[in-house]
Amino acid sequence: MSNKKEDLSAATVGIGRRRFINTAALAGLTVGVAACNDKPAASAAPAASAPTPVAHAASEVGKYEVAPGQLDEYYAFSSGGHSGNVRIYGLPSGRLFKNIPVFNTDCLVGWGITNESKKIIGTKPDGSLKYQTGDTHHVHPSYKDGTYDGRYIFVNDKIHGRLARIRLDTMETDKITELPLVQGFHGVFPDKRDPVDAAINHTTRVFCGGEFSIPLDNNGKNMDATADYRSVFSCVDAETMEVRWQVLIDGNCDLVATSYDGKLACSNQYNTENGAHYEDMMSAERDACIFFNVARIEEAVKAGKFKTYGGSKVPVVDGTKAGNADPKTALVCYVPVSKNPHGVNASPDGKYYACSGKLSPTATLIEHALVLKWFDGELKTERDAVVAEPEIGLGPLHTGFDGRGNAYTTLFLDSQIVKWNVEAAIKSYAGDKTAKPVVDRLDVMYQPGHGFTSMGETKDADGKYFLSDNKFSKDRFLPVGPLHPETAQLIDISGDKMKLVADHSVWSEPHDSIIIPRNLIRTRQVYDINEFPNAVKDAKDCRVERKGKKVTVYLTSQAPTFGLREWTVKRGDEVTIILTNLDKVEDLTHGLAIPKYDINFIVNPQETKSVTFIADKPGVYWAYCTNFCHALHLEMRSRMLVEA
Ligand code: CUK
Ligand code: CUA
Ligand code: CA
Repeated sequence: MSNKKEDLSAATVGIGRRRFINTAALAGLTVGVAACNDKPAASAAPAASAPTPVAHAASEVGKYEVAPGQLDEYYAFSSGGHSGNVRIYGLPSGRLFKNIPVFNTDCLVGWGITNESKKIIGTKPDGSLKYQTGDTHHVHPSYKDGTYDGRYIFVNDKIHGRLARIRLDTMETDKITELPLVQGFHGVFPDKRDPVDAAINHTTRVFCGGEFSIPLDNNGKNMDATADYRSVFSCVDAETMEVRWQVLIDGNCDLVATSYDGKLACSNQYNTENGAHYEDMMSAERDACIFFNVARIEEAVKAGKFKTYGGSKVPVVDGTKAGNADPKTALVCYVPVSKNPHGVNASPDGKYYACSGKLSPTATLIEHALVLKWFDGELKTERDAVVAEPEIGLGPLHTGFDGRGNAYTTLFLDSQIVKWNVEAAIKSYAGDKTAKPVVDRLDVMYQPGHGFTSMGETKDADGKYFLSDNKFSKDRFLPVGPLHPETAQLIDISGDKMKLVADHSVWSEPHDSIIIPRNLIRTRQVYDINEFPNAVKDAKDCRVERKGKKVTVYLTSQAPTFGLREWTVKRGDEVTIILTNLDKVEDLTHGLAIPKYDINFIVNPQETKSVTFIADKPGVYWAYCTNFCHALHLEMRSRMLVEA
């Protein structure tokens, strides 16, 4: 086998793509590169194609392995990007446990096939799914007292502007809300306590950043008036999942972060220019991080100071610069930050927000207390809320914190993680020449997007692990055709030096993830049959009921049989099958698949699901169990007889 040839071509392809990416992004870097004296100039060149050897003793590797029969220390919940789902895997092992279908369809679970899931996803008047696609980027759990309460996970759908909620007890999607006036819903973050009533010490609101500006009345008129396109920032009620209010802003929103006192939410803005083309979007020297004063916004809504747009009933308050000139009454504050920022993250001590430059080799550090001072009219300019702007390397994107005063930022162009000290960065910004913010660098393979620390978005950041979700894996895994897997690289950050300890392959394409210790998650193993109003509670209740052309089949499953050996319907009937799994044993899931009728879903112990379809094909159809449940699993079938 000609290894040499293969390696060469792989290297060429790899370098070509890296060079393309670097060249494209560097077009906007000119001044920034020269100013970055912290990094040798060579860093802008493509990295060598050979993987950087990882130096650690073989004995140490075992430390991060999870032996057979042992459990992982952490759960990782990861967005699936344009797969439209959320994944759960274990850390440090990287073992994949589950794909949670959210905005996508999934024939294992029957997501998008059962009536219950279709209702959550949303349907057109004819009963078909309104959307079949999704693009999940950011997963964030609900909070209590500044840390995760294990109730929910919220995740965005960038493509159709939807917010989904996943129940953590069953790890299934339970609600989806479509935001009005939004295309490109990118950043999402729950509040960490109620902004108005400090006694309500848990998540009550979820904040959503609209990335793409669109005409507010998007009706096909004035489509070329791009300067009039607008973005909105939305607040969704965490319990009802209804949209409470929106803020019309200048520029766009991107990622979202929230304060630990509940008072502020913020979003980095890379398109303060409100440009419609990329060169317009990178024409300003600085962009902004916009802060939302939640209590003031809600007072304005209460006082009726809002408008509505485009047929939506959601109140929209004015968050433009022109409408918020006086800090003392302003609803928003635009803090200037490095060019085209990507990502904003709150430090676990609640004091700072780090906004990465992307097209500037710097991160901008904003102090929470100073933003509040600006809202009190006690700060001269918005920029005075900035307390540091360390030069950290090329293409900084996302930052995680270790709870010991250090920040870890992914450098997309440099293919590195840079560790920098927050206090040193503040001192250096204040003029202390001896202060050296950057304390360590580690090569990752390759081009990291999101990076996050264990519990790093909570006050309980434990400083153990950093996971680097890299956009390219190139030569790290066995080739699987043109679409490569991506790499999630696990880094031990407990010491002074970062240590790369594992490469986990991941399926396209995780953006953000979070790492939660296993003790914070409590799942249920069996449903309560009474949760389902349509449950068929006894095998004896199985029957076929007809009302005109509408036929309902009441069915149960109990290993290794279905409650009916056969059922008969007529051609043209609208058939609804309601299936309850009567088994009470943990892990005893059954499935129901009907050939040629495109029906396939599972029912977990004591769960009920239903499907509706038109019996348009006469004949015999074996309805069978798909989920291996019993020695007689293959024999677990019934006949659907469709009379001509
Ligand atoms: S974005 Cu993808 S790497 Cu959607 Cu959080 Cu930064
Ligand atoms: Cu029931 Cu397999
Ligand atoms: Ca810009």
